Amino acid sequence: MSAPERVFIGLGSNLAEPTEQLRQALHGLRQLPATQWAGVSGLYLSDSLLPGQPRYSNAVAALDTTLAPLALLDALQRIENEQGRVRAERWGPRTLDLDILLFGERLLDEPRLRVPHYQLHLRPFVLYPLAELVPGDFTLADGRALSELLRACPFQGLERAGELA
Ligand code: A4P
Ligand code: MG
Repeated sequence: MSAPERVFIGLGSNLAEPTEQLRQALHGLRQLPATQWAGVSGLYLSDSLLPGQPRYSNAVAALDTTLAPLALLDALQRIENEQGRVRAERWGPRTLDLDILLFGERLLDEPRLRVPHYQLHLRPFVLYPLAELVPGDFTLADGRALSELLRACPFQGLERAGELA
């Protein structure tokens, strides 16, 4: 059997009791096959990147998995669908969005999956929760230092609102 890889999942919701959506999603992540729970960040609240949408709840979870990347993506999309996600418009409001932020040391550029997540460096609601789960000198698989990404992406507008688990 192959060695487990550490993956980081970004969770976001801005509909139908967003924080409860995240809690339910964490329950789903804990049930994934071939996967061990490795922790979750605190809960973060912030305005939507698009104006006129409800505020978001966000968090990042860490898992150790022997699933292949596309098998993990399929499983995450099943959890999104179970929680009533309707893909009406890109970046539209959503009950649950699960993004694969990092997958071990892999660099993936496939039609269905780009890892590291292509907008990770622009999103304080991803970078700050991720920083809770890794050492201070953490470097992404593509060589970028997380400390540098944090420096370039202010905490501004983000509220840490306690623990999810
Ligand atoms: N896909 C490619 N790479 C990945 C990856 N690393 N992880 C593909 C997950 N999926 C990946 O995703 C569309 C397709 O991307 C998937 O079918 C998959 O094959 P989607 O979730 O259906 O579409 P989306 O979420 O509407 O688009 P996108 O670009 O993922 O939007 P984001 O990045 O999720 O942004 N403001 C705050 N404060 N907090 C938020 O969480 N989120 C968004 C949505 C906007 N504003 C926000 C937040
Ligand atoms: Mg998404």
